[in-house]
Amino acid sequence: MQTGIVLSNISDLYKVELNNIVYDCNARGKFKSNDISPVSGDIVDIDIINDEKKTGVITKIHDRKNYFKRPKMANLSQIILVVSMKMPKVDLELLDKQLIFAEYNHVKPIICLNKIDLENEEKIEYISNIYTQIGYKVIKTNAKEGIGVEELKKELQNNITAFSGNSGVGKSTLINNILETDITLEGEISNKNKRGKNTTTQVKLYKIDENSYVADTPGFSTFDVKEIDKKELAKYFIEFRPYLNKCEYGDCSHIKEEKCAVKEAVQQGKISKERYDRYCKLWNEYVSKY
Ligand SMILES: Nc1nc2c(ncn2[C@@H]2O[C@H](COP(=O)(O)OP(=O)(O)OP(=O)(O)O)[C@@H](O)[C@H]2O)c(=O)[nH]1
Ligand SMILES: [Mg+2]
Ligand SMILES: [Zn+2]
Repeated sequence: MQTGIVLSNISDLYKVELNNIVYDCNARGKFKSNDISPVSGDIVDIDIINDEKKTGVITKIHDRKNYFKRPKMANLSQIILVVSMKMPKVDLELLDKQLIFAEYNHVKPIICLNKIDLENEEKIEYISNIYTQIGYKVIKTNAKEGIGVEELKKELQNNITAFSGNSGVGKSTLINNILETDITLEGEISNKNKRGKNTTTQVKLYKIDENSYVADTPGFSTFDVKEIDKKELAKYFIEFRPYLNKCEYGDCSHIKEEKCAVKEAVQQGKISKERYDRYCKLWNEYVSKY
């Protein structure tokens, strides 16, 4: 018996890495009957069946630090939220949703503003400042030219890191740069989309060095903020937190109430008006649910 990590899974085949060797594994039937099956990022015990052919069978899944359903992944320690400055156009609503998702799941988010070659510096700084002032790490990259990639790489040490963001923002290109290989050629799990571009369809983990892995994913974009209790939403806007217990009403929604500490902080410029507006928009989306 040996212990490795699941890199990828397609139907019944699991790629499990241990000591830098990748084994093709099946999972014992018992997992299915227990309604649990291995996913990328899982630490697993395997029995090696054939050392030459590098085949094995997964016998045990270790306890997970966390688990994500869409895409299926376990043991994530951080998420790089990739935002394209242009083509596709910058989507801060999606960024804020993903920040909520990360905070909710206690996974450290790092913001990556990519395609900085396509936007002027002023605009990039403006967006960057909104998020650095809150306390988030923001890294600016041009994945095509490899600019900013070293800074990004430093953050990946001793972590299992997923890259998330809309299709086309540059996740695979960034990972190519980090690995210094072309993952598409290496058998990235992708399909050509309607426009003939490669688009990632499955999670796959890549080893960058001992204890450091990056996951290319189709993005956590299907995440539904409504899974979070409406009353809890405000606390996932982390810069609101110092004000939340200072509102007049204990159950303040920070929308219509008169004496609201969050709204006062917005007026005083302590909370970004943009972020607050996006909070209101998200909050109002709940209305349609009930
Ligand atoms: N100009 C410019 N183009 C970039 C940059 N990063 C990526 N691109 C281009 O953007 C396109 C999409 O990049 P991908 O890396 O495939 O995007 P992705 O996020 O992996 O997309 P999906 O797999 O569909 O989710 C490619 O044509 C890249 O060459 C950048 O920093 N600047
Ligand atoms: Mg991709
Ligand atoms: Zn309030």
